[in-house]
Amino acid sequence: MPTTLKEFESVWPQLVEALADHCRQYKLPDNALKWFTESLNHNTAGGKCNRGMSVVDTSSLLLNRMLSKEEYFRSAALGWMIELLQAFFLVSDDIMDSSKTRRGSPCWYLMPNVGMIAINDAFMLEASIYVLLKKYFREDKNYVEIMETFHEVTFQTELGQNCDLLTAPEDKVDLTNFNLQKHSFIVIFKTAYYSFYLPVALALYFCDVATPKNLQQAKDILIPMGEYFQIQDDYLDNFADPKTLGKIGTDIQDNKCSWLICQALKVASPEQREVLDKNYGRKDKACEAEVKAVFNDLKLEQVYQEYEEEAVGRLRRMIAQVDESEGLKKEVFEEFLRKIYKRSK
Ligand code: DMA
Ligand code: MG
Ligand code: MG
Ligand code: MG
Repeated sequence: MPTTLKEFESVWPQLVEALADHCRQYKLPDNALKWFTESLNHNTAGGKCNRGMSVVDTSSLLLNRMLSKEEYFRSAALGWMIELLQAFFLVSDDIMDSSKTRRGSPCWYLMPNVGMIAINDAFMLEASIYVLLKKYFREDKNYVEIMETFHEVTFQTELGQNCDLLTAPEDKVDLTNFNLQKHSFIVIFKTAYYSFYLPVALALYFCDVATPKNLQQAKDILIPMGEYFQIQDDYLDNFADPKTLGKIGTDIQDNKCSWLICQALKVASPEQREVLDKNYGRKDKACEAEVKAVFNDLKLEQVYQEYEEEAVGRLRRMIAQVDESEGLKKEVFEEFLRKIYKRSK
Protein backbone atom coordinates (compact mmCIF):
# COMPACT_ATOMS: atom_id res chain seq x y z
CA MET A 1 0.00 0.00 0.00
CA PRO A 2 1.41 3.40 -0.97
CA THR A 3 1.85 5.87 1.88
CA THR A 4 -0.72 8.61 2.36
CA LEU A 5 -0.05 12.33 2.34
CA LYS A 6 -1.42 12.47 5.88
CA GLU A 7 1.03 9.89 7.18
CA PHE A 8 3.93 11.50 5.33
CA GLU A 9 2.99 14.95 6.63
CA SER A 10 2.86 13.64 10.21
CA VAL A 11 6.67 13.35 10.11
CA TRP A 12 7.20 17.01 9.17
CA PRO A 13 6.62 18.67 12.59
CA GLN A 14 9.30 16.45 14.11
CA LEU A 15 11.79 17.63 11.51
CA VAL A 16 10.89 21.27 12.08
CA GLU A 17 11.42 20.65 15.80
CA ALA A 18 14.82 19.07 15.13
CA LEU A 19 15.86 22.09 13.05
CA ALA A 20 14.55 24.48 15.70
CA ASP A 21 16.52 22.60 18.37
CA HIS A 22 19.61 22.88 16.23
CA CYS A 23 19.12 26.67 16.17
CA ARG A 24 18.41 26.84 19.90
CA GLN A 25 21.87 25.44 20.65
CA TYR A 26 23.21 28.63 19.00
CA LYS A 27 20.87 30.69 21.22
CA LEU A 28 19.27 32.11 18.08
CA PRO A 29 17.07 35.10 19.01
CA ASP A 30 13.36 34.23 19.24
CA ASN A 31 12.27 36.42 16.34
CA ALA A 32 14.80 34.77 14.00
CA LEU A 33 13.74 31.31 15.14
CA LYS A 34 10.11 32.19 14.48
CA TRP A 35 11.02 33.55 11.04
CA PHE A 36 12.91 30.37 10.14
CA THR A 37 10.12 28.00 11.23
CA GLU A 38 7.56 30.09 9.33
CA SER A 39 9.70 29.93 6.20
CA LEU A 40 10.13 26.17 6.67
CA ASN A 41 6.40 25.61 7.01
CA HIS A 42 5.23 28.00 4.31
CA ASN A 43 7.72 26.85 1.70
CA THR A 44 8.17 23.15 2.38
CA ALA A 45 4.79 21.85 3.52
CA GLY A 46 1.51 22.14 1.63
CA GLY A 47 2.56 20.72 -1.73
CA LYS A 48 1.66 17.42 -3.37
CA CYS A 49 4.79 15.80 -1.85
CA ASN A 50 5.04 13.31 -4.74
CA ARG A 51 8.83 13.47 -4.66
CA GLY A 52 9.09 12.97 -0.93
CA MET A 53 6.48 10.24 -0.64
CA SER A 54 8.09 8.30 -3.45
CA VAL A 55 11.22 7.74 -1.31
CA VAL A 56 9.01 5.91 1.20
CA ASP A 57 7.03 3.99 -1.42
CA THR A 58 10.10 3.04 -3.45
CA SER A 59 11.87 1.81 -0.31
CA SER A 60 8.93 -0.39 0.63
CA LEU A 61 8.78 -1.80 -2.93
CA LEU A 62 12.53 -2.46 -3.00
CA LEU A 63 12.43 -4.28 0.34
CA ASN A 64 9.22 -6.02 -0.71
CA ARG A 65 7.59 -5.50 2.69
CA MET A 66 6.02 -2.94 4.97
CA LEU A 67 8.46 -0.57 6.62
CA SER A 68 8.97 -0.67 10.37
CA LYS A 69 8.08 2.50 12.30
CA GLU A 70 11.71 3.57 12.34
CA GLU A 71 12.25 2.78 8.65
CA TYR A 72 9.15 4.78 7.81
CA PHE A 73 10.41 7.77 9.77
CA ARG A 74 13.90 7.69 8.29
CA SER A 75 12.78 7.20 4.68
CA ALA A 76 10.18 9.94 5.13
CA ALA A 77 12.90 12.19 6.58
CA LEU A 78 14.90 11.61 3.39
CA GLY A 79 11.75 12.38 1.41
CA TRP A 80 11.31 15.64 3.30
CA MET A 81 14.92 16.52 2.46
CA ILE A 82 13.91 16.40 -1.22
CA GLU A 83 10.94 18.61 -0.35
CA LEU A 84 13.39 21.05 1.30
CA LEU A 85 15.53 21.01 -1.83
CA GLN A 86 12.41 21.67 -3.87
CA ALA A 87 11.42 24.52 -1.50
CA PHE A 88 14.87 26.06 -1.96
CA PHE A 89 14.53 25.85 -5.75
CA LEU A 90 10.96 27.19 -5.81
CA VAL A 91 11.57 30.20 -3.58
CA SER A 92 14.47 31.21 -5.85
CA ASP A 93 12.70 30.23 -9.07
CA ASP A 94 9.71 32.44 -8.25
CA ILE A 95 11.96 35.45 -7.72
CA MET A 96 13.85 34.77 -10.97
CA ASP A 97 10.63 34.15 -12.94
CA SER A 98 8.74 37.10 -11.36
CA SER A 99 5.93 34.72 -10.48
CA LYS A 100 3.00 35.85 -8.38
CA THR A 101 1.51 32.74 -6.80
CA ARG A 102 2.62 29.30 -5.70
CA ARG A 103 0.43 26.54 -4.20
CA GLY A 104 -2.47 28.95 -4.18
CA SER A 105 -0.71 31.60 -2.02
CA PRO A 106 1.46 34.56 -2.88
CA CYS A 107 5.04 33.53 -3.64
CA TRP A 108 7.23 33.73 -0.53
CA TYR A 109 9.12 36.83 -1.70
CA LEU A 110 5.76 38.59 -2.11
CA MET A 111 4.50 37.74 1.38
CA PRO A 112 4.24 40.67 3.82
CA ASN A 113 7.66 41.81 5.11
CA VAL A 114 9.61 39.12 3.22
CA GLY A 115 10.93 40.66 -0.02
CA MET A 116 14.56 39.84 -0.72
CA ILE A 117 15.03 38.19 2.69
CA ALA A 118 13.59 35.30 0.65
CA ILE A 119 17.01 34.84 -0.95
CA ASN A 120 18.61 34.02 2.40
CA ASP A 121 15.57 31.95 3.37
CA ALA A 122 16.16 29.87 0.24
CA PHE A 123 19.77 29.25 1.30
CA MET A 124 18.58 28.21 4.76
CA LEU A 125 16.09 25.75 3.29
CA GLU A 126 18.94 24.13 1.40
CA ALA A 127 21.28 24.12 4.41
CA SER A 128 18.53 22.45 6.47
CA ILE A 129 18.90 19.33 4.31
CA TYR A 130 22.41 18.76 5.61
CA VAL A 131 21.50 19.48 9.23
CA LEU A 132 18.84 16.77 9.06
CA LEU A 133 20.98 14.39 7.05
CA LYS A 134 23.72 14.61 9.67
CA LYS A 135 21.27 14.17 12.54
CA TYR A 136 19.57 11.06 11.16
CA PHE A 137 22.12 9.49 8.78
CA ARG A 138 25.55 10.28 10.24
CA GLU A 139 25.99 6.60 11.16
CA ASP A 140 24.48 5.18 7.96
CA LYS A 141 27.02 3.38 5.79
CA ASN A 142 25.70 5.28 2.76
CA TYR A 143 25.88 8.72 4.43
CA VAL A 144 28.54 10.05 2.07
CA GLU A 145 26.87 8.60 -1.04
CA ILE A 146 23.55 10.16 -0.06
CA MET A 147 25.19 13.52 0.62
CA GLU A 148 27.11 13.42 -2.66
CA THR A 149 23.91 12.56 -4.52
CA PHE A 150 22.19 15.63 -3.04
CA HIS A 151 25.17 17.79 -3.99
CA GLU A 152 25.43 16.50 -7.54
CA VAL A 153 21.71 16.72 -8.24
CA THR A 154 21.63 20.25 -6.80
CA PHE A 155 24.41 21.30 -9.15
CA GLN A 156 22.65 19.69 -12.12
CA THR A 157 19.44 21.56 -11.28
CA GLU A 158 21.31 24.84 -11.00
CA LEU A 159 22.92 24.24 -14.41
CA GLY A 160 19.42 23.70 -15.80
CA GLN A 161 18.11 26.87 -14.17
CA ASN A 162 21.10 28.75 -15.57
CA CYS A 163 20.37 27.55 -19.13
CA ASP A 164 16.66 28.28 -18.63
CA LEU A 165 17.47 31.88 -17.69
CA LEU A 166 20.16 32.38 -20.34
CA THR A 167 17.76 31.30 -23.12
CA ALA A 168 15.16 33.76 -21.76
CA PRO A 169 16.82 37.21 -21.77
CA GLU A 170 14.41 39.93 -20.61
CA ASP A 171 15.62 42.58 -23.03
CA LYS A 172 16.22 40.63 -26.22
CA VAL A 173 13.50 38.44 -27.72
CA ASP A 174 14.90 36.24 -30.46
CA LEU A 175 12.75 33.20 -31.14
CA THR A 176 15.42 31.71 -33.43
CA ASN A 177 17.22 30.80 -30.16
CA PHE A 178 14.52 28.28 -29.25
CA ASN A 179 14.39 24.67 -30.35
CA LEU A 180 13.37 21.31 -28.90
CA GLN A 181 16.95 20.17 -28.45
CA LYS A 182 17.74 23.12 -26.17
CA HIS A 183 14.44 22.60 -24.44
CA SER A 184 15.29 19.00 -23.75
CA PHE A 185 18.62 19.89 -22.12
CA ILE A 186 17.04 22.60 -19.97
CA VAL A 187 14.21 20.46 -18.63
CA ILE A 188 16.29 17.36 -17.98
CA PHE A 189 18.69 19.40 -15.88
CA LYS A 190 16.31 21.79 -14.14
CA THR A 191 13.65 19.20 -13.32
CA ALA A 192 14.25 15.54 -14.15
CA TYR A 193 17.28 14.86 -11.95
CA TYR A 194 15.92 16.23 -8.71
CA SER A 195 12.28 15.31 -9.23
CA PHE A 196 12.61 11.77 -10.60
CA TYR A 197 16.11 10.36 -10.35
CA LEU A 198 16.84 11.67 -6.84
CA PRO A 199 13.94 9.94 -4.98
CA VAL A 200 14.80 6.52 -6.44
CA ALA A 201 18.56 6.95 -5.96
CA LEU A 202 17.93 7.86 -2.31
CA ALA A 203 15.66 4.84 -1.81
CA LEU A 204 18.30 2.54 -3.32
CA TYR A 205 20.88 3.90 -0.86
CA PHE A 206 18.43 3.83 2.02
CA CYS A 207 17.73 0.13 1.38
CA ASP A 208 21.47 -0.42 0.86
CA VAL A 209 20.94 -2.07 -2.52
CA ALA A 210 22.37 0.65 -4.79
CA THR A 211 24.82 -0.52 -7.47
CA PRO A 212 26.27 1.42 -10.41
CA LYS A 213 24.07 -0.72 -12.66
CA ASN A 214 20.73 -0.18 -10.92
CA LEU A 215 21.41 3.53 -10.46
CA GLN A 216 22.01 3.74 -14.21
CA GLN A 217 18.89 1.67 -14.98
CA ALA A 218 16.87 4.06 -12.82
CA LYS A 219 18.35 7.07 -14.58
CA ASP A 220 17.64 5.64 -18.04
CA ILE A 221 13.90 5.61 -17.34
CA LEU A 222 13.49 8.45 -14.86
CA ILE A 223 15.24 11.12 -16.92
CA PRO A 224 12.88 10.74 -19.90
CA MET A 225 9.99 10.54 -17.43
CA GLY A 226 11.13 13.80 -15.84
CA GLU A 227 11.35 15.36 -19.29
CA TYR A 228 7.71 14.40 -19.89
CA PHE A 229 6.80 15.85 -16.47
CA GLN A 230 8.34 19.25 -17.27
CA ILE A 231 6.66 19.27 -20.70
CA GLN A 232 3.40 18.83 -18.77
CA ASP A 233 4.47 21.78 -16.58
CA ASP A 234 5.06 23.91 -19.69
CA TYR A 235 1.71 22.85 -21.13
CA LEU A 236 -0.14 23.56 -17.86
CA ASP A 237 1.58 26.97 -17.57
CA ASN A 238 -0.56 28.10 -20.51
CA PHE A 239 -3.55 25.77 -20.58
CA ALA A 240 -4.42 24.96 -16.94
CA ASP A 241 -6.80 26.87 -14.70
CA PRO A 242 -4.54 28.78 -12.27
CA LYS A 243 -6.97 27.93 -9.46
CA THR A 244 -6.40 24.22 -9.97
CA LEU A 245 -2.71 24.62 -10.74
CA GLY A 246 -2.06 26.88 -7.73
CA LYS A 247 0.18 29.17 -9.78
CA ILE A 248 -0.29 31.72 -12.55
CA GLY A 249 1.67 30.94 -15.71
CA THR A 250 4.54 33.25 -16.61
CA ASP A 251 6.35 31.51 -19.47
CA ILE A 252 5.10 33.72 -22.33
CA GLN A 253 5.83 37.02 -20.58
CA ASP A 254 9.15 35.65 -19.28
CA ASN A 255 10.39 34.80 -22.80
CA LYS A 256 10.88 31.14 -21.79
CA CYS A 257 12.06 28.44 -24.16
CA SER A 258 8.93 26.47 -23.29
CA TRP A 259 7.75 23.34 -25.07
CA LEU A 260 4.72 25.21 -26.42
CA ILE A 261 6.69 27.95 -28.18
CA CYS A 262 9.08 25.33 -29.60
CA GLN A 263 6.09 23.46 -31.06
CA ALA A 264 4.49 26.67 -32.31
CA LEU A 265 7.68 27.68 -34.15
CA LYS A 266 7.66 24.39 -36.05
CA VAL A 267 4.23 24.94 -37.61
CA ALA A 268 3.45 28.69 -37.56
CA SER A 269 2.63 30.42 -40.83
CA PRO A 270 4.68 33.54 -41.70
CA GLU A 271 1.80 35.69 -40.39
CA GLN A 272 1.55 33.77 -37.14
CA ARG A 273 5.33 33.89 -36.79
CA GLU A 274 5.18 37.66 -37.01
CA VAL A 275 2.62 37.81 -34.22
CA LEU A 276 4.85 35.60 -32.08
CA ASP A 277 7.96 37.68 -32.82
CA LYS A 278 6.14 40.89 -31.89
CA ASN A 279 4.43 39.65 -28.74
CA TYR A 280 6.39 36.83 -27.11
CA GLY A 281 8.50 37.71 -24.06
CA ARG A 282 6.87 41.11 -23.48
CA LYS A 283 5.83 42.00 -19.94
CA ASP A 284 2.36 42.94 -21.13
CA LYS A 285 -1.01 41.21 -20.71
CA ALA A 286 -2.25 42.19 -24.19
CA CYS A 287 0.88 40.81 -25.87
CA GLU A 288 0.49 37.62 -23.88
CA ALA A 289 -3.11 37.31 -25.11
CA GLU A 290 -1.93 37.60 -28.74
CA VAL A 291 0.49 34.72 -28.21
CA LYS A 292 -2.17 32.64 -26.49
CA ALA A 293 -4.48 33.19 -29.48
CA VAL A 294 -1.81 31.83 -31.85
CA PHE A 295 -1.28 28.83 -29.55
CA ASN A 296 -5.01 28.15 -29.76
CA ASP A 297 -5.14 28.60 -33.54
CA LEU A 298 -2.28 26.12 -33.86
CA LYS A 299 -4.25 23.63 -31.73
CA LEU A 300 -1.32 23.13 -29.38
CA GLU A 301 -3.60 21.53 -26.84
CA GLN A 302 -4.15 18.68 -29.30
CA VAL A 303 -0.47 18.58 -30.27
CA TYR A 304 0.30 18.17 -26.58
CA GLN A 305 -2.23 15.36 -26.10
CA GLU A 306 -0.70 13.46 -29.01
CA TYR A 307 2.76 13.99 -27.55
CA GLU A 308 1.56 12.74 -24.16
CA GLU A 309 0.17 9.47 -25.54
CA GLU A 310 3.33 8.84 -27.55
CA ALA A 311 5.64 9.66 -24.61
CA VAL A 312 3.70 7.53 -22.15
CA GLY A 313 3.63 4.61 -24.60
CA ARG A 314 7.39 4.87 -24.95
CA LEU A 315 7.87 5.00 -21.16
CA ARG A 316 5.61 1.98 -20.65
CA ARG A 317 7.64 -0.01 -23.15
CA MET A 318 10.86 0.96 -21.36
CA ILE A 319 9.39 -0.09 -18.02
CA ALA A 320 8.28 -3.44 -19.45
CA GLN A 321 11.89 -4.14 -20.38
CA VAL A 322 13.40 -3.42 -16.95
CA ASP A 323 15.74 -6.19 -15.84
CA GLU A 324 14.71 -6.83 -12.23
CA SER A 325 17.72 -9.01 -11.43
CA GLU A 326 19.63 -5.97 -10.08
CA GLY A 327 17.05 -5.35 -7.35
CA LEU A 328 14.92 -2.75 -9.13
CA LYS A 329 11.21 -3.33 -9.65
CA LYS A 330 9.02 -2.35 -12.58
CA GLU A 331 6.40 -1.22 -10.07
CA VAL A 332 8.67 1.58 -8.86
CA PHE A 333 8.44 3.21 -12.29
CA GLU A 334 4.80 2.28 -12.88
CA GLU A 335 3.92 4.11 -9.68
CA PHE A 336 5.74 7.28 -10.74
CA LEU A 337 4.01 7.24 -14.12
CA ARG A 338 0.59 6.56 -12.60
CA LYS A 339 0.95 9.65 -10.39
CA ILE A 340 1.71 12.04 -13.23
CA TYR A 341 -0.20 10.69 -16.27
CA LYS A 342 -2.76 13.31 -17.35
CA ARG A 343 -2.15 15.38 -14.24
CA SER A 344 -3.96 18.69 -13.96
CA LYS A 345 -1.76 20.21 -11.23
C1 DMA B 1 10.94 24.51 -12.69
O1 DMA B 1 10.86 25.40 -13.71
C2 DMA B 1 12.30 24.19 -12.21
C3 DMA B 1 12.73 24.38 -10.95
C4 DMA B 1 14.07 23.92 -10.56
C5 DMA B 1 11.92 25.02 -9.88
P1 DMA B 1 9.57 26.35 -13.81
O2 DMA B 1 10.00 27.77 -13.60
O3 DMA B 1 8.82 26.04 -15.05
O4 DMA B 1 8.68 25.91 -12.54
P2 DMA B 1 7.30 26.58 -12.15
O5 DMA B 1 6.38 26.45 -13.34
O6 DMA B 1 6.81 25.74 -10.99
O7 DMA B 1 7.60 27.99 -11.78
MG1 MG C 1 9.02 29.26 -12.44
MG1 MG D 1 11.80 28.79 -13.79
MG1 MG E 1 6.69 26.14 -15.30
